[in-house]
Amino acid sequence: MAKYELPKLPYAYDAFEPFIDARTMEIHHSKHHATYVAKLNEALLKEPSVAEKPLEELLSNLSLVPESIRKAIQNHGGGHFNHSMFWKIMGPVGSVSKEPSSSLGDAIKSTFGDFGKFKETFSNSAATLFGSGWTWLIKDQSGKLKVITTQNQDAPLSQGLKPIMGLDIWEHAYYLKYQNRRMEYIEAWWNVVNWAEAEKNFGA
Ligand code: MN3
Repeated sequence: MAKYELPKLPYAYDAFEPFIDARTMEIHHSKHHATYVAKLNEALLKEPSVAEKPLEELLSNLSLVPESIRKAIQNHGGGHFNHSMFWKIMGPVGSVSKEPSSSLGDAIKSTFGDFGKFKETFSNSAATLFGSGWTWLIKDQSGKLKVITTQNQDAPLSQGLKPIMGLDIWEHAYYLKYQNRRMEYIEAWWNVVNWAEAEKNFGA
């Protein structure tokens, strides 16, 4: 039973050049993400009792996942979930708007002051995250926007938070091109954020 599959990307590996290089995209998707999918499936094989439940439900209720596979679901289920979202909230160079409009744009302005301040908060959060993890724009249970970080492949869902968009800060996401220059990767990434998709996540 191979339940989960590596999602096909809706663009070519070189779609984000020069901001994110094609080789990094290829390895990130076809190797790193593929491994999360394989290990998620491997874990679920051991516990058929939860294998039919949606991944979002498992990540939202990790304490209900049998202990024998809980860590695997947190790491590899989280990895699959986070990356599936990451690919969607980016769009090919030239196809995406510079900043969000409509309700997400308004919510960002009222929460952070203006888009520039939001960007600065998010970028600083990503730049200072120690070790491997993600920076996220999330919506909490009261509907309020916040910038948070998670370690490893922990998904915001596991804290009851709804991810709107997020940035992968693992070195595998940028090291080939940027090495230790993480801030350059972060700055470059803003050019490919697909705000239309983030808007969908905000409304959902
Ligand atoms: Mn990654």
